[in-house]
Amino acid sequence: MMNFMANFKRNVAIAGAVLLAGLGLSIVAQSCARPRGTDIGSIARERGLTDQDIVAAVKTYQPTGKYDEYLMFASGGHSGQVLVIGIPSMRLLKVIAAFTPEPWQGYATGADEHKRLMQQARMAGHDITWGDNHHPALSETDGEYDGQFLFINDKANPRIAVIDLRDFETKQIVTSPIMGTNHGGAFVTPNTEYVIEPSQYSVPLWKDYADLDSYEEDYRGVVTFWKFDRQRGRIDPAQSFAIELPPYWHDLSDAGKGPSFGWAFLNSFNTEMATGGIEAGNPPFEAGASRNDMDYLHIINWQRAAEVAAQPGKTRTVKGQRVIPMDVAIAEGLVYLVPEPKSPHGADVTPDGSRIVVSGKLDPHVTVYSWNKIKQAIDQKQFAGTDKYGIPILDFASVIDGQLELGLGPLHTQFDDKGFAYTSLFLETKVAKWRLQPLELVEKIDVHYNVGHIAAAEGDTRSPDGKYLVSLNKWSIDRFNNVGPLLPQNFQLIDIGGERMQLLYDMPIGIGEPHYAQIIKADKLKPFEVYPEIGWDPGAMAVGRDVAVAGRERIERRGNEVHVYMTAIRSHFNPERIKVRQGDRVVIHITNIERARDATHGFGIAQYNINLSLEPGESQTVSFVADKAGVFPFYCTEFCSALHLEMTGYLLVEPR
Ligand code: CUK
Ligand code: CUA
Repeated sequence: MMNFMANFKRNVAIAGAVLLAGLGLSIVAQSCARPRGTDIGSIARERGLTDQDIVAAVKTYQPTGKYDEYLMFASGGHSGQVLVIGIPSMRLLKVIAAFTPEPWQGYATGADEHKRLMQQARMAGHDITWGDNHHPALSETDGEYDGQFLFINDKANPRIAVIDLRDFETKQIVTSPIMGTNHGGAFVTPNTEYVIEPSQYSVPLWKDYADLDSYEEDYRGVVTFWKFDRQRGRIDPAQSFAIELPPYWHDLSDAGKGPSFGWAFLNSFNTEMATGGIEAGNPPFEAGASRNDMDYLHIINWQRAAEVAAQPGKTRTVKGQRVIPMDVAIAEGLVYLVPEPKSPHGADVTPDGSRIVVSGKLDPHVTVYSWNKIKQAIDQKQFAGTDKYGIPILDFASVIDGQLELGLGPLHTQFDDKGFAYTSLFLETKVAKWRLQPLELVEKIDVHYNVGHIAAAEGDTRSPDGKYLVSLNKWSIDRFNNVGPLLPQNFQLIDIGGERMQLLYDMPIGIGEPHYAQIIKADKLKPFEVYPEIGWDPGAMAVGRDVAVAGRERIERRGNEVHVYMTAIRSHFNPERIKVRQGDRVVIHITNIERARDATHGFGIAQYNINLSLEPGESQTVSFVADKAGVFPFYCTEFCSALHLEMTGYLLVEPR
């Protein structure tokens, strides 16, 4: 005990000295008669901090005005949003609205641009006001994050959102007309040629409805390759295609790179093709879908598939989506299977593209496949057989590099710059660090609790940075103050730069259940500080055509339409009085004519369910029918200036 205290004091003193030296301060030798809590040692003692804690604090603390080295884009789970978090400080910098309305950004809370977006995002005739985001994917150039775009999937309603990282706003939502749900995407190919979206729970493909009795005949999996038009910053559905797959449930995917460029790898489970029915005495899905010891890793030649999809007669169009039927895919050599154990979840391609790491939730090993061996087997047509649908199956033993026992419930794998891999162990609630060559377990660290994904700095690129790993934990249990039975998730920052992993920081996430995240070097991002020109339409990413201009503010009546050309600047709107007749259609074109950074104005109209956010230079149009007579104040919803409260006006709707 004495020893521990002595050690503790010494280490605290060292850490304190390091901290002060780092800050450029000198330590003046002093007696111990300092006031309470002014030196690091006594503060640490008072707060019960260990020397490890102090080191962690020093590694993560960012003084005001200091920027983080990395930004993490984390899926927001069922918030339908994307979280932007600074690393190593773990400060939340932004919540990007993607699939759900978000009033602060004025996202889908009034502007016509977002009404169009939400219209595109409808499915099955429904407005969809939630999303279940799992996998964000940063755009890549030559296998490196380029900081231009971010894609995110909605598992629940099979959709992909496109976010432009010039302004961190969602520009497009594409819906998949042929999937029930998706899951394994979004992942991009190394030059963002395609955004990959595999389905998860299979549904009938060639017909609208089929009973579960005909599951094996009528239900199908699909993988969609969404063509990305980088110039336009949009997915081009007309240039996109899908491949018909067996009705297995497809899971995580990753794109090949380097030697495996042009190929994609998709996990699957429920190759048993169980259809559930616990209520009828059938095995429940959880048993029926995990009977087999092996499922199938799908190996897909997307580069060749794109050529095939462009040939006449090779595709069928279903609900507007071009699909390569399974028989064509087999005949053209687009799809192969290889067994993978057991209830697989993660599939991750190594940075050099030479290996694919797969983990099965019910197998304590990771399995490392060799791309060389896979390619050789495909080229030499060495198959162990075919599945029920005629897809060639490669021989498991002859295409793996090896297997390594890591622990219970391995899920997802990330890589660093030193040849190490990191795999989350859900059941063991640890992260395992292991060596790829030779296969060897190096170390495990406890996380709290039940880790799903992990994300490493630049982890999905050709050249990961190492340094940091974030463990995205599903349960937090006792880590934070009790806030009732619905608990936050817990992001834990881990230092992987040293010999041993060190847990640095806990960040509770009280919004949705994040799944995956990607971490990009902050200096790769070049977002606008203000919109480039006044009158900027963020939808078109150009100056808008019919926008309000300073000096030409006005109200124009065109029949029963009233067009308002309004500007916003500290601290007034112009015009301030809008008088219309009940039943008129009101179209307000509003431009924030500020050039100062952070001089954002809001525009909220009472009781009309409208709020816009207008960043400097931005122009938006909001149109609505003034169906309710009365007097409705509108005001700026951002505290922009000392006279912000005066930045207001009246919408007067005369009764008919
Ligand atoms: S999944 Cu959530 S922990 Cu959707 Cu990538 Cu594995
Ligand atoms: Cu503008 Cu407050």
